[in-house]
Amino acid sequence: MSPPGRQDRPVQGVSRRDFIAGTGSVLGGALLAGHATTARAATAGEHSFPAAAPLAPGAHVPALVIGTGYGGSVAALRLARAGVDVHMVEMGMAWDTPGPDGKIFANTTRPDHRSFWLRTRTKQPLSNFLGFPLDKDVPRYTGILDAEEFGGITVYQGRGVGGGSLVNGGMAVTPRRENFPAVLPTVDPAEMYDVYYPRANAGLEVADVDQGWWESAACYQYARVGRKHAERSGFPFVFVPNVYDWDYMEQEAAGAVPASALDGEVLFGNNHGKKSLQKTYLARAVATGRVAVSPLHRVTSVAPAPGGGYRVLVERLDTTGAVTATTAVTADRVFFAAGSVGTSKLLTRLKATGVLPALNDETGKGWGDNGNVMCGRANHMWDATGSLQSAMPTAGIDNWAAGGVFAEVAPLPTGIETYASFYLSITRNPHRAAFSWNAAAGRVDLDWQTVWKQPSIAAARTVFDKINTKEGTIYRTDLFGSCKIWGDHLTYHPLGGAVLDRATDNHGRLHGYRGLYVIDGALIPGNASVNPFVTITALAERNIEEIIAKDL
Ligand code: FAE
Repeated sequence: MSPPGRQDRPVQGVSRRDFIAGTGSVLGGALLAGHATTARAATAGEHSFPAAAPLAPGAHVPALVIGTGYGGSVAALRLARAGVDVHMVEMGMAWDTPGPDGKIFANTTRPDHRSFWLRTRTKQPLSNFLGFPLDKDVPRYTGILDAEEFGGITVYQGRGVGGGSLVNGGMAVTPRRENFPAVLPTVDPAEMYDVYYPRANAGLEVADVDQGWWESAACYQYARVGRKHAERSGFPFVFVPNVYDWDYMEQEAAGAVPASALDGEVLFGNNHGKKSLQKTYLARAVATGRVAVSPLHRVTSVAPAPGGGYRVLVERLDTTGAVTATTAVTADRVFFAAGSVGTSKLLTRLKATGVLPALNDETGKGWGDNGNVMCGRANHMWDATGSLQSAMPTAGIDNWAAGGVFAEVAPLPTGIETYASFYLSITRNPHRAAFSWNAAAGRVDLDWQTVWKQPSIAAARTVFDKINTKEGTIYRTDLFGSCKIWGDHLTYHPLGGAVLDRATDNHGRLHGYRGLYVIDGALIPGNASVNPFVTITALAERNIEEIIAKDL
């Protein structure tokens, strides 16, 4: 079985000289306005993203991008290369400065103040181990992972320059072409598979693991056990590409460089080998000299401006989350790239409160969880999964065609032998939720119901019940509580809320307002059939090309 979305070795990233040129331009502006923090390369020498740029009150920007995740980064790069000056506004931190331990990012197994967005207690996706709760108190801080709680679901999202690319597992999966019509029904598959998926994969520097190395690497024993169990039950096993620097990982395994993926670094950031957007799209965008980035700035309003364009209100935050200033700027065009939840919440509130009343009734609708559900299996003693586990997944069980399940063979990088196989399943789940404005509470609600995970659990069971029967094994019941099998309270993959060709036209232009665009995961109607960031990136590449050609 050929894997979905396999790619060749990566394309070359931005050159150091290009990068320094871009950094200088942004920094120059920052220093003039007296707001700059010092640009610095991290101790790792790899997170050399430039310092914050100011957003001066009353400033006028040709293109303002809300958010610095996948959609926002693609928009910024392509607009800048088309000659448009871009200002990116990001509510999270820059993540360019080492903490007290000399590292920028906290370790997955040792969460601290850097780990969570404005919480005083951690909210770990795997809440328990051997039945014992893992959560602990932490100082409230603008940390990297947001566990945003709605009524029926906790939505995990990255916060900072790079958005979800900072915290995700790097699994870079192109959906099988036969599944694409259900993912984005109004998009021509030919243009996506001939042009935009290849462009996105190249831009993200997606690459395959060397399978020869993988076969004997201790850190992928868990994945080989996952393959054995899948294949013995007749399920298709696939290798999955990633954005991790495989050469770096091989050196980690050899002990030649600081351990990163092999030290479990993923959920709260990765200090070395992962090519987050800061190293790919964003680095290239900044290298144009036309892109400025303001971290710890949160957009709260986008309203038509009297003289044309849009008046954008931006709050400046400190690291406790307190608002230290509010700035109004104007923009000719605004790109909503705040992620599925961020964009949907903004648009829902702005429509309901009469700021953007002409947005249509599809605003806030069509939101899905990509069918995410997690589970663990308890293996026999002879199927050890290894005390050393790479935090970057490389493998999946692709039973989408037969059962609507694509299961990531996920790591459990605890540093000890757990005899556990762990999976994040993406399933075909028909339920879609809607965001609504709760005027009394002054917040946006989401009407997802916990029971809506049942189709996902049923789908996942078709795979893991069979594997358990074949192997004579059982589910782990100690990872999500005590005596609880399914991680059904969360999603890592929020999608939809401003769906393509419904809330927007077929290229992300919001109905009702010229110059307002959605360009992130909010466009995808709830399910991508695989992990979503390659599809978000490819769709953004498609849409921005059309917007640049026709609107600018
Ligand atoms: P996103 O990357 O979320 O960026 C939105 C940005 O906007 C964020 O930086 C926000 O802080 C910022 N923002 C929000 N509101 C505002 C505002 N009002 N003002 C200013 N800034 C704002 O959006 N996907 C995969 O394909 N493979 C994986 O292996 C994978 N693993 C994951 C693991 C975890 C733990 C998580 C949480 C996600 C994972 N994902 C994975 C999902 C993936 O990261 C996600 O789909 C994308 O990051 C979404 O991209 P967007 O551009 O839509």
